[in-house]
Amino acid sequence: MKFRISFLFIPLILMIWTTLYAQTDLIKLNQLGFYNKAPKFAFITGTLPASQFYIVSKLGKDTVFRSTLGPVSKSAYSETQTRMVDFSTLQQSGIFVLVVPGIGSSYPFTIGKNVNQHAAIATLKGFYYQRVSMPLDLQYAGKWNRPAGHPDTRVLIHPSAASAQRPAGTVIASPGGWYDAGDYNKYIVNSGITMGTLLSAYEDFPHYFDTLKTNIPESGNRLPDQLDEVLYNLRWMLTMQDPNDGGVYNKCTNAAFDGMVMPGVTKAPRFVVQKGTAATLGFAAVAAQAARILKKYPTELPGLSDSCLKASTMAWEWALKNPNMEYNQTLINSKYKPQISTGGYGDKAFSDEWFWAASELYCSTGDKRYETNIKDGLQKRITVPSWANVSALGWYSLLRNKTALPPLLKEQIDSAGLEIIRIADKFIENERLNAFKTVMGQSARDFNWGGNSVAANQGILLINAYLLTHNKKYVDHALTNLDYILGRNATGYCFVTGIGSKSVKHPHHRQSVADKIADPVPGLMSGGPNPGMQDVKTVCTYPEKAPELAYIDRDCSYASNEIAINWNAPIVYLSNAIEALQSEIGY
Ligand code: 9MR
Ligand code: 9MR
Repeated sequence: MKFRISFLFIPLILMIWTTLYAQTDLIKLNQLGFYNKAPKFAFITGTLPASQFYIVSKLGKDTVFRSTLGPVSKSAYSETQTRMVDFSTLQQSGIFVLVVPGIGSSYPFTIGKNVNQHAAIATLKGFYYQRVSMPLDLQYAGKWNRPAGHPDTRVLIHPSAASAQRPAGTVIASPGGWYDAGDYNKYIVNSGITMGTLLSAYEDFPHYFDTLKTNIPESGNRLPDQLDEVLYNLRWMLTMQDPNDGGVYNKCTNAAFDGMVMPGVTKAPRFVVQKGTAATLGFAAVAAQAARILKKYPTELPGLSDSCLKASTMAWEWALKNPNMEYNQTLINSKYKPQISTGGYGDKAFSDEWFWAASELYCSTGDKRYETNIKDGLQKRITVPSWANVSALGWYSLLRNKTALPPLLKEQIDSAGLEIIRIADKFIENERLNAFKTVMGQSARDFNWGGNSVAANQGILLINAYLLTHNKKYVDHALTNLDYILGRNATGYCFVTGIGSKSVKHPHHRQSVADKIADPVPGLMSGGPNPGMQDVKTVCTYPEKAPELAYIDRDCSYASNEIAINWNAPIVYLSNAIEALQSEIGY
């Protein structure tokens, strides 16, 4: 009898236990955790009845905090309903779970110092895994070690890029750099925004990056690892300039995308294609910014700063002579063979590139000849940057270097700062309209191809507002978007591979698909929800189509689950900036 009773009780106890404590993905939160004195929010999705929540230490199961759930909030970007969990006043360090009776418990998370360090270091290291033309050795790459792919020492001048000195078929060397994304090509336009963002991260937080280690082959040298990584791509970019006229080729590419194979397995010929105004001006901006930053290493990098400035000036001059050279792949394919079907990055509007290049050259030289383009650019509206619109990078650099600049533009640059603060305040104001109380989701348009980079770039704008005002609230709100990327979003995914409890496992990333290793290459940020679903015509079927849910963790989905360097750069900036600022702002 006794036996029978306890036997009957086991399922009951188990049932109570699981409803109380079973891990559920209905609780959305930054899966890494929270700084001791920072705001702490999680969101419950669904319509289950619940009113209380508890924060319980993971080991002792002691309740350290309890309170009530917020009211139901209906999302504007899907049918999702949320209830806010606010435990900001809990400041105790440790590993905890959030328990909502009737719903379950969250993934474990940490409260403490450096909680986002894992994301900060991993996303920077992500660039190392994208390196072209060199082997990734076991001691740096762990189980993702691989032989070198694409040497790019014999690259052909495509007929679209032919010139008198370099006729079609001429062989040039263009080794190194990073693979752009899930594909194996290298695009100057996209390298431009990526490098501008990474160089700005260094320029804004030099002391922090000076000691940050990512375990890369150059870690033993005297440069910070972050700059070593940037240099790997910079040296490639320099090979993309035609030394005869200063023009820069749009990309170094296969004619068609490789299949889902490891880097370098296919031996298809590689080409550089037509020079373009967007590519050349983006190159000019990056080379000018690099020249300024690398100046402090004359012994370690002899002559490099000067060569970068020279390359930048030559590029600028080419652009003056070729102010409207659009990269139009369809047009090129109607004229030349072989046809090129890889990524286009076909920007048609160049005023933002003119402004960005002029700003970087001006910050590095103070030369008056760039002032007209800067004045023009400062009058235009600012938006967070994307590969096709880079003007914000110019604004950020002018503000950062303001005190070293000639006084002529001071007033305009000051009002540019006020404009950034105004946009930051608007972001914060709109946050309350969002069911997850993140800055991400200002409108449905934030969810697009690579929307997670929109979240990261909004965060960077807020960090810039902090750097201008030293008002901590801007970091608090930048943090909402880091939280978004790391799990506080409608999908419940942490969008960076290798991090958190429920992260992206099947990115559209050729190496991750082909390497026979279960875990994807780490530190790469997926593009995220994209209601455009441009890949649906292939084999991908999205379970949800609403803006904030149009995401699928399958490698067929290049429109919602690819990774790309111009998306990784802003998450590097955002996560490292917040780590760098944590003490200063009292987290
Ligand atoms: O793999 C390609 C990816 O890197 C690009 O972002 C995407 C859009 O240009 O294209 C992918 O390649 C697909 C191609 O466009 C259509 N056929 C299927 C290819 C691989 O899934
Ligand atoms: O990020 C790009 C996105 O804005 C475009 O809509 C899309 C289609 O042209 O292309 C994206 O860029 C891809 C590039 O063309 C090729 N490498 C992978 C990039 C990310 O998907």
